[in-house]
Amino acid sequence: MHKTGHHFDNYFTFPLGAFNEQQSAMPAQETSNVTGGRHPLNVTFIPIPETLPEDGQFRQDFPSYTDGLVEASPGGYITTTQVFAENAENIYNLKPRPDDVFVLTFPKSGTTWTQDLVWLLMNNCDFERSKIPLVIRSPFLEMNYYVPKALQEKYERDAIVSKMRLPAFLVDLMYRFNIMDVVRPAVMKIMNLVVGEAVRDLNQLERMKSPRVFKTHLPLYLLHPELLETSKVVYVARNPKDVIVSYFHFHKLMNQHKFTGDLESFADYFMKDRLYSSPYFPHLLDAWTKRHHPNLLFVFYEDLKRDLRGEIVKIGRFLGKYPNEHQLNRMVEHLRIDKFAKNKAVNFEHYRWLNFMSADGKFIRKGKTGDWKNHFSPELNARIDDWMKANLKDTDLSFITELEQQD
Ligand code: PPS
Repeated sequence: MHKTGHHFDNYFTFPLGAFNEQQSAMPAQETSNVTGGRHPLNVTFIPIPETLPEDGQFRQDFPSYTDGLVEASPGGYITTTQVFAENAENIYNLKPRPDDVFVLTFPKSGTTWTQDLVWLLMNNCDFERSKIPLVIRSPFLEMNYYVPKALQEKYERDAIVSKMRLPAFLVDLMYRFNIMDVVRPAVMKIMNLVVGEAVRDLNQLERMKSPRVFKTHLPLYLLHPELLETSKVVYVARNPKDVIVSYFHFHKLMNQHKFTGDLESFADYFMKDRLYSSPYFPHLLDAWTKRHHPNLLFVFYEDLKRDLRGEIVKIGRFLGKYPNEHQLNRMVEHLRIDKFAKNKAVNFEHYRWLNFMSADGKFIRKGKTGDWKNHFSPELNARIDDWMKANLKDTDLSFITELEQQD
């Protein structure tokens, strides 16, 4: 385990009030207080049978998925828990504002990178405030609603035992006699002081000050039906080969996913749409068909790698933000992979403290285009090529999977 004490100390000093009007902790199931004009979400979430048996292959490969996976019908969106299903309609009804920006991606497509870029543009390149953890400056919309309840409890218990130095038997007794339910709001308050309300429910998101910059992995059809008419969406896509490799490492790194298999079998899960946030292609293609909408900007990770400066200018223009030369130079320097990976406001190292992340590996790993070449066998590569071809045959979307020049 890495020593993260010094990171943790820093989290106490951030001015959280700048981002939230109110600092109260809410239980995960709290409903949104959207009133009137509510939109029904005609989507059902159905447990996927093969993900349920405890002794089945799936649960061996994903031991953390104690509730299996659920699949949205229609649309096929896959999520890890019923907690999301219970809250999907409230999330769908989160009222977008004209000055909101949504950084929308399939996971591992350059979300964090673009999120910080967009936040800087929206906040007059305030590099001083950008030292505040990104999760506080820019919330992950569905974060509160996708960790299975049992796992949430496990994290909570482990953190209390190891970080608050309470004896394990005492904490277990607190759970046994439901005392945790009583003390949880206080515990959450303390945890939030540490991580700075990284996990916010819909009420808290609704109370956030403008302009809000959201991160979300939800496909467009699960977001507010007036989103595109109201807010700006920066959609970031990355070629699926690098996404598979990055997602594989991420599933090994994060205790909430804890994938135990090899890359080959992970790629199969990916191509069969049996991973959290799958399916990949419909997610991208839905946004691709809307790429000419004035409020949606479709960006490629590979273009950010090729020409970061040019892409910052392009995204800025889309958002009505025009950084000067000096600001642009600083942004490019700030967002380049080497510096970005060391930036503790964005590199998620504090997740280790919360036992979210295993001791090995890093959230910001390599940040290159073409790393798949170091991972795929020729056979696996050929299968992925076939899968890509089949999914791209009726579209003009295409990907760059290698770059001659990159940072
Ligand atoms: S997540 O969990 O979905 O939000 O992850 P996401 O941020 O979308 O993707 C993580 C990958 O993006 C890479 N990354 C970067 N690449 C280039 N430059 C910068 N500044 C940068 N920041 C993050 C990160 O390294 C992950 O990709 P891999 O291939 O795993 O390195």
